[in-house]
Amino acid sequence: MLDLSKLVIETPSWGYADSGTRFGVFPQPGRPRNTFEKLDDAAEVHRLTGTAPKVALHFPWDTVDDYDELRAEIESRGLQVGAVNPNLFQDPDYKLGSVTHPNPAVREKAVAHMLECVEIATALGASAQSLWLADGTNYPGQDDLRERRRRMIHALTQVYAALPSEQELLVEYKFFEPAFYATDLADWGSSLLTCLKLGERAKVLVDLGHHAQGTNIEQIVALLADEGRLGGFHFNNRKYADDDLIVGSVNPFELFLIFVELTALDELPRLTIDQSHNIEAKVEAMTLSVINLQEAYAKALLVDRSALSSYQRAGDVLGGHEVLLDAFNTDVRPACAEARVALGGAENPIRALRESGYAARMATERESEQELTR
Ligand code: AFD
Ligand code: MN
Ligand code: MN
Repeated sequence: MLDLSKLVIETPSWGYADSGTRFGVFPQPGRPRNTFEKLDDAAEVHRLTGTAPKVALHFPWDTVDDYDELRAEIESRGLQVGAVNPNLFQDPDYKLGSVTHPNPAVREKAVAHMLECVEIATALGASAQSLWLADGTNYPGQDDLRERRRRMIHALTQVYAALPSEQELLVEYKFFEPAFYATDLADWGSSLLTCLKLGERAKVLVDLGHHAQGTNIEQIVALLADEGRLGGFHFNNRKYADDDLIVGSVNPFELFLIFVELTALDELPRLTIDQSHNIEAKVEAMTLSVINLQEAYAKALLVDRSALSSYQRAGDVLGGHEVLLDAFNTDVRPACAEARVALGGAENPIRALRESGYAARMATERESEQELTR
């Protein structure tokens, strides 16, 4: 019987809150008004799917007065804390960059925020800082590209030195932001080189939406895994840019091929969803995301590895290819349903969610206009 218990998925607290495009936010009825209500939504996704027991947090969006209370609230819902995500991209001071900024006072502000997040992670029992920099320049000549890299490495070295031994530093990269001429952490190479400068607990975080069109992501995954520097994922999908759509909704074969690489490893890396569902119902979209990850993982486990390696050794091109197609084209929905039930989840999570009336109940209970601190 398929065993999904090793598939430990983190859903993002920020994925439950209202979101939108850079032109506006589309408020949804029943959206969480605070971090504790985000935890309720995360717990509902785990109740339905059986494999989403962790919740990644983002600060200051998830700031509370008492982190011991927050840890207790997380655990009382049958959840555990996932990675802690600092925010170095919304403060106006970061207009010209955070740790790459030409003004040392801004760099120091960014380091102080990351050190605060290290403290929060320690209080919550989190094992990773997951860092994304929206740092870049908009014009040639705006800043010295090498000096920016040196500033970043100097700042991150200070943070890395403060990391307790049980925490990793995950360094995420992203191809571009709108208006950018140059992104300071633009690709897996710039992230890996940064990690190599910091130390062995610094690893690369692969966000599926952060690559140029046509990039072979599963090959990047294989290379980073081979180097012991694959820190984990931010799962989503996209058609064109960093769309944060439901993982597996646009390119399920790519997701399957990523899991073909992952299931060849001794253990799965951190598996975090990073999606903001702007027009679709959030808890349902997050549930479907977890189901898509379960199915990609289940299909990857079906790959006949001995047949695959013998075709590969023999140079039988289509023989090897067809081994993967056989697994990918297998309907794993019944096996996943059975495996979810074995973990206490629902046979059909989407149907169970719709029949539970959870969304309508939240829309009633959370109808106050109290704005969410985000
Ligand atoms: C945005 C960024 C990046 C980051 C996430 C959470 O593109 O993916 O990981 O926000 O901070 O999606
Ligand atoms: Mn991300
Ligand atoms: Mn992103």
